[in-house]
Formats: sequence, C-alpha cells, structure tokens
Amino acid sequence: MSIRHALKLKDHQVTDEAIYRGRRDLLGLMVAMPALALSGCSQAQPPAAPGAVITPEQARSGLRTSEELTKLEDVTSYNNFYEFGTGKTDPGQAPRTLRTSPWTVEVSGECEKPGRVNLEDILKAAPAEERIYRLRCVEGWSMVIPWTGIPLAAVLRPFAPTSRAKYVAFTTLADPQQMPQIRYRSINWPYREGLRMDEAMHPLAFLATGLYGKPLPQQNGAPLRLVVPWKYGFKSIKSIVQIQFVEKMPETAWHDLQPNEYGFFSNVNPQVDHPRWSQKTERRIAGNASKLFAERIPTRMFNGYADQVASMYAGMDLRRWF
Ligand SMILES: Nc1nc2c(c(=O)[nH]1)N[C@H]1C(S)=C(S)[C@@H](COP(=O)(O)O)O[C@H]1N2
Ligand SMILES: [Mo]
Repeated sequence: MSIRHALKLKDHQVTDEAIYRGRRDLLGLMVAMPALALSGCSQAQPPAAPGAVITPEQARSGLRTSEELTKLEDVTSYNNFYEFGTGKTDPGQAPRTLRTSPWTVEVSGECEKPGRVNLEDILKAAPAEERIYRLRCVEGWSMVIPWTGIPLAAVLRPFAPTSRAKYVAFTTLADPQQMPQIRYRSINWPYREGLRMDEAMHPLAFLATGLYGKPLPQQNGAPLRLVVPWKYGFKSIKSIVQIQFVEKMPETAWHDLQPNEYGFFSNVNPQVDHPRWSQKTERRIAGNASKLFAERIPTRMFNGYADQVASMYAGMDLRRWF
C-alpha cells in the first residue's frame, strides 16, 4: 500500500536515486519550469523525474533542502533500528521478517474518535508529499533523505484530540517473531517516543511511508515511521503500531534507558553537548563521501530548522529541557 500511496503524488516531484546526482546541476533550470506532473498510475514505481523541483518557497519553509543527498545505498545500509540489531549494518542485513501488510495502528487516549485503523485508511487523511530533510543522529552523523509520506498533523486531526491532550506518545511494534533482536534488552521494549502537542501539529512533523519514491525498506521503519527533522534521529520512531494522546509527558525509550543523556525534547543543539561527546559538529554522509570518514560540518541549531521551530521553545531553558 505504500507503493500506491507514493503513486498518489501528483503535484510534487519524486526524487529518484538514479538521477539525483544530476539534480543540483539542474536546479537553476528547474526552478523556472512548471512542476512536471507524474504521468499515469499504471506503473509499478513512480517514473523518474528529471531532478526534483525545489522551489525557493519550499527551501525557505524547510520542506525540502537542496543540499547533497545521501545515496540510497547508504540510507539503507547504515541504520539504527535496535529491534534488528545494534550494529549499523545489522538492520539492513536482517532477514525480511517484518510483516508490513496488513498494518494497523491503534489510536487512543485523550481524543473523541479513538480507533484501530488500517494504514491505508490513515493515509487517506492527506495527499502524499515528498520532503527532503536533514537527519541528525545524536551520535554525531547526519544524512539528507528524500521521504514520501504525509504530515503528522493531518493524520492526528481526524481522531479529534481533546483539550486535555498535551502530548502524543508513539509505540513501535515489539514482536519477537518479527523482530528477533528483541530477545536482547538493549532497549526496554517496546521502543517509545513522544512529542508535545504543538510539535506534533507542526507542519514539518512528518509520517513517512517511503524514501526515494519507493516504499520504506524494513530497516528504515516500514511501513510507517515518524520523521522530526529538528530533533535528534532517535525521536523519529520506526514501525509505529500505537499512537496515544496523553496529558502527561510520556516516558520514551532512550530517556528510560539513560535519563541524564537523552531528554524528552532532544532538539538538535550544538551548544548542549551529550555528557560523553560534543554536539558541535557532525559527520555528513552524503553523495560519495565515505560513511566513516565523511567531512565534519558544523551542527546547526534545531538542525537548521530554527526559522520554522524556534518560536515553540521561546523562553524555555534548552539546557534544562534538553
Ligand atoms: N523503533 C525504533 N525506532 C528508531 C530507532 C530504533 O532503534 N528503533 N533508532 C532511532 C535512531 S537512533 C535513528 S538515528 C533513526 C535512524 O533512522 P534511519 O535508520 O532510517 O536512518 O531511527 C530512530 N528510530
Ligand atoms: Mo540516532
């Protein structure tokens, strides 16, 4: 169903891995051209677009960066998904044991219309979009990834959260049959994450069902994962099966494990170091850069999305609320 969702893209270009390298050369040219509609829905994959069109408005609003992309091969072979192993290459090499269809998400808590919903129905909430976001892992590396999916706010709204809903809590599947590494307690399973309500409703908060115009690979959190580009990567929880509207700040997997190292907010912040390492720079895995020896670049406040998100934290001590 993720394929079909990706195919609903009409007014947006889908970035195809085969042609992305030429995209930067085309940028100046493409901005002047009208967006090319994807032709027909009969093909198995969205047709390759001649370079994604990134309008100045999209770049300004943070929806799509024109920075050099991370190769599909790197996005799918250097992962954090502890349910499939703690090594970077483990998730990509794991047997394909996750059953992603049918997939249901249970939505409950402080809302008027709770329910157990099929992924297909969840995705009817909004047309598919492509977002090109920076992903900054708390470990000090980063990627630039073209996701397909829909805004989180559009998915949450139909459940009609009440005024008591102050936070949204997300839970990953924790089935040892489908995720064999769950037998090791590297995390207090299930993996859990959360956002404050205003963060969840922010236009940059995204639910991805695909990347590079194709359905999400297992290792990237198939079939549905959160993408919160201004926060450290661990907030972007994978393979979501439960969403709860709650009144109190929910416990999250990494905070549960190491509360002094991983806070609830975990906004990317070069001025607040991790207790065991600096957060001032990051290893940018993009283009042909080698994964381990890629150039280090300065880390930006809110991962470069300050113009879009800083107002949500006005007056907050970001050292205390790390
Ligand atoms: N369920 C689950 N979600 C997860 C993780 C995980 O181990 N389990 N790892 C997180 C971390 S630390 C990062 S950096 C990103 C990595 O996403 P990617 O592998 O798609 O690049 O996923 C996040 N989401
Ligand atoms: Mo991470």
